[in-house]
Amino acid sequence: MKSILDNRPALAAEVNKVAEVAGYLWQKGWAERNGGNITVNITEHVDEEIKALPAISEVKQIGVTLPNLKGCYFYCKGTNKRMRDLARWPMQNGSIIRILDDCASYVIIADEPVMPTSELPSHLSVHNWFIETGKPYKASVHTHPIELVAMTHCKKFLEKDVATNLLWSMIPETKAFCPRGLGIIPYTLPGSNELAEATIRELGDYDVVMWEKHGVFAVDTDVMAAFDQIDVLNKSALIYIASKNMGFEPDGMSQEQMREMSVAFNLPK
Ligand code: 2HA
Ligand code: ZN
Repeated sequence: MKSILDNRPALAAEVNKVAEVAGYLWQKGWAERNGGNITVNITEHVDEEIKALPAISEVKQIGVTLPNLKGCYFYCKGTNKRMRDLARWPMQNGSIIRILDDCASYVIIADEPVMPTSELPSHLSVHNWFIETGKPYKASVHTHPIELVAMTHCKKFLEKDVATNLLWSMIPETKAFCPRGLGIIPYTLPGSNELAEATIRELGDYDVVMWEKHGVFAVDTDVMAAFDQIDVLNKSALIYIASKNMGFEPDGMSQEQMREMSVAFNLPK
């Protein structure tokens, strides 16, 4: 079957990264059923021929007006689609959309009329905010990492930066590769505008934010980097749990050792 990815290696590489990450999310048990969402701003890979492609869906309303997204293009996971299917067939379980000139509606342009994720308004609001604030970020990933979500069932880990400091202290890499830590958003209805707004507020200080008792929302320059930030945090949660299972509270690296890391790696916090 013909695909928009044919003879477009840069665009195909971006979509293939989404498929690779979707496979990891499934293998890790973080993506049950249709759990999780991925969107990537692919506008930089769009050529004149793509700009001329006709819509293959009706005009759909986003539900919000996002002035910085005029003429932008996104790869979006499809609503109700499974990550494990997307891993093998990214263009049958996701689609490419074009934001129209009113900045409030979109059309699907390829490959098939797969309706984008139910979380599209929140994902697109975040992408709009990246452009508004000049961030180089292009990808957002929402998933349900088991051990990190489990931690949010304990009140002390919901206090500001308690989970961040604990996770950073489990292994030096976590602070190096998730240097802004884990933001926490108190439980809010999935898909709601409140959740989208709270997410954008927390993304001012963190690249990964936790939606209490639900999952994480991570952003970065590409989908692999966003996945890596979640993965290092969850690795720390696993080390914490392994220590607890061995019957002791882990000591964690000292504050001095973590400060030393920040200086050596030139970290922001
Ligand atoms: O779309 O995980 O929170 C599936 C979800 C929504
Ligand atoms: Zn979810």
